[in-house]
Amino acid sequence: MASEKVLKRSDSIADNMPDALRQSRYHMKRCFARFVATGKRLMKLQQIMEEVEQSIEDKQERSKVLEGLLGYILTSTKEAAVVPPYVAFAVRPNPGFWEFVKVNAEDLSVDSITTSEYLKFKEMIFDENWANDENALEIDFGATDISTPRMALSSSIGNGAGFISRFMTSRLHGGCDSSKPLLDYLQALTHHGENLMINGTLDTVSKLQNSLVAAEVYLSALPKDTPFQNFEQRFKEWGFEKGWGSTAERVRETIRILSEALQAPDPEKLELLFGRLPTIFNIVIFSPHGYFGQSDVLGLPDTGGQVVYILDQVRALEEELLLRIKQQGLAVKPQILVVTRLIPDARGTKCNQELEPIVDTKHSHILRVPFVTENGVLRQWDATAKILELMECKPDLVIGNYSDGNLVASLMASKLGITQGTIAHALEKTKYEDSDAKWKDLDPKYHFSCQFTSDIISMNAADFIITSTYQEIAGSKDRPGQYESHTAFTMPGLYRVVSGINVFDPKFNIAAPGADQSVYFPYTERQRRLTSFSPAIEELLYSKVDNEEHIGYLADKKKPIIFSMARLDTVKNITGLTEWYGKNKRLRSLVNLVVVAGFFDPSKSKDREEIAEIKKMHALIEQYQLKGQIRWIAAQTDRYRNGELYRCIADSKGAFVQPALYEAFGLTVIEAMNCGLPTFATNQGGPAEIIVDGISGFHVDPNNGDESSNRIADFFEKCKIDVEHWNRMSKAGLQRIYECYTWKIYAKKVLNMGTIYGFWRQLNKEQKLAKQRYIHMFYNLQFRTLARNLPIPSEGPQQPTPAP
Ligand code: UDP
Ligand code: LCN
Repeated sequence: MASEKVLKRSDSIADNMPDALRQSRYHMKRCFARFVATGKRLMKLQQIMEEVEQSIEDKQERSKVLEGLLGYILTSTKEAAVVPPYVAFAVRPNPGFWEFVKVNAEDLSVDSITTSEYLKFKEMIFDENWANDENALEIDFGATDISTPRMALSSSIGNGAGFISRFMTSRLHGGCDSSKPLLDYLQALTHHGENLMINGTLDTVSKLQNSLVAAEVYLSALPKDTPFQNFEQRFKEWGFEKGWGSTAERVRETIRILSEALQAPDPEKLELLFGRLPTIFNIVIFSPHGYFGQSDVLGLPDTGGQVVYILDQVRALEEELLLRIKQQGLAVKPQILVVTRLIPDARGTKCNQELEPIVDTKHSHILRVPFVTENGVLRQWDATAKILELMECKPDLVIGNYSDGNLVASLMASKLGITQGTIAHALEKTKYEDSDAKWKDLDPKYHFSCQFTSDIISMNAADFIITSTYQEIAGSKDRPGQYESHTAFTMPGLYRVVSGINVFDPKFNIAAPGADQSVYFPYTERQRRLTSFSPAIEELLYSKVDNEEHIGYLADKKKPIIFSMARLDTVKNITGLTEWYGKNKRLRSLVNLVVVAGFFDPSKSKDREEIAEIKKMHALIEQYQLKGQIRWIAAQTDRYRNGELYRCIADSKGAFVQPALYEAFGLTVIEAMNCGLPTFATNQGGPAEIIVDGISGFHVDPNNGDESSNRIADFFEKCKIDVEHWNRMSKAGLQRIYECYTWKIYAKKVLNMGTIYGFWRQLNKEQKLAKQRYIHMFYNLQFRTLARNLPIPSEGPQQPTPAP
């Protein structure tokens, strides 16, 4: 097998490739001659393999060549830029690791080339003048990253906070002087001008240590549940303020953790300490994208999981903040503000309301700031003043969402000097092949020049990046990650990025979202079931009429249902699922198909992609004569009813299918699994990580419909023979959720990140500042010009701007 010939880390491809080529010189000469025969072009792996197949016709000979190192190099190649007589390879032997080499097709000589040289090869294909322009703008964020530590292993990617804790441990080691930054950090902790934890009298580490010893002795004599107030005065005499804990026991624990961290820091102690410090009370979350509202918004343009994610995130963060504040013994009111755009023409939603309390929270609000005023489109938008007015103080943490929100978050965080996290949900760059090199063609529709520029600015500005899965950062063995695709890329005519982001940067963290468990709970919890929805759901699934809400019907009510729910975007592939079902007689005989997606009248849509999908759905129902076996339900907006819908599908002993061509994370997968519904989900993107194939659900390959529909049919056949099989999968899905995908786990992780990276940005101040200066220049010279030139959209059918 080719994959067994893995190079050692120390081996470079440039060093090993000449030998490998020599060993198969005859075949390789032919092969490279084919590569260059048609002139300049960009080849992807599949094309490379096709050419190899054509050049080495004999199957045995071919596998012999491919079994060796050469096969390994070729299969690890992500793309090759052909500029005769050279073929420049971008090889990715492992997630995050790239090497560039050029091979001369005439004499098969191999040279290692730099990232910049590789990108120039690529540019030769798209814009030769630019490639040869010595003054072409090159962006190198790595150049300002001199002292930032880097992780070394692909497997460490995504655990940035853990790595930073270890790194900080070594910085804090070595006595009082080394621990001073921690003391400074504690001294700076305040709330509304009031000191927390320690006051100015403890101005040296040894003074702090002495006070800690005295306090611990004192506390050991007190009953565990003594409230902090009872010894607050005494504590002040030692230089301590509020925030240590609510009871003597909790305070003593915190004191011990800090003492140990000062004496001999270790990463676990440090993380424990940071989880307890009163550092975060006020959070601003930016989410200008789409229609941000609490009801009736899902399915509106650009409005999907991001809104669900943020509302659930706010609830989870507030709950965790309230718990922590209580444990800290404080009486502080936390505030979370979701800042979005105010949409005057709100289509019956509340998106035209300025301030709206968030349901199921005590202190959180949505703040909507207008983009359009009576005087036209607001070109400059500064929400900072409004936020400061509402919060009556600076926020402690700013979190951005998606390209637009992240950019605003970066600007505000830099202006106010506060810790910033970013979330992408989905980065657009990987959604379209060669979206960077072909940016000029795509720009009129998608404005990628602007979007990629803002993405790269906020990735670099952020103190930490929250991702939902590993693959979002660094992909898989075969597929580069969404962030990884920003490591090096080029937009000929605009700029060339030789170092955009480094996936080994410890700012990357995985904190996967969950699903609201008060809405999405197992179908087996009978007493909690929302039976008031039963008649409506019965009608929704089984009535025989076509109306505004549903078309098609299910003739055989006894069959299990395979179910899917998504926006009717091409990438969601609901039409693909319908076709798999239509084609597979065995599957059709075993189950019915129900999909919730978009709506039925193409003339009502403004989105070209959606219009095409609606038409395709109708055509497929016709072509495969699906009436009687399919129910197509229009987009649903009531999440409580949706929760019950998933459970009713589980009652039918059915399954959820998420067939997307690519899915960044996939909240519906989590929702279905929370309801105990066995789930089949795409192997392209996040769901491949959520589900352990064959254990907690199944993967399906959206590019191989027959295989996928047969997998689903096999499952239902097996369930017929072994009734327990369905129950086992249902339970295993739930177990996976409880272990890895809950909002509680998420909230703890994110708040800890806020504190850890807050301290880290202080330790790393000079480095941070240098980078900020570079970003500032890039923003002013590049981004603002691009943004200024954006056309203002007019009415009429819109190009899709896929919801993240
Ligand atoms: N959703 C919904 N009604 C619909 C389609 C989707 O309520 O008609 C919800 C779904 O339950 C989920 C979210 O919208 O909470 C979609 O999130 P996902 O991550 O699956 O995809 P996205 O739309 O964000 O790409
Ligand atoms: C955007 C997407 O495309 C989905 O894959 C995610 O689940 C959703 O946002 C929430 O992060």
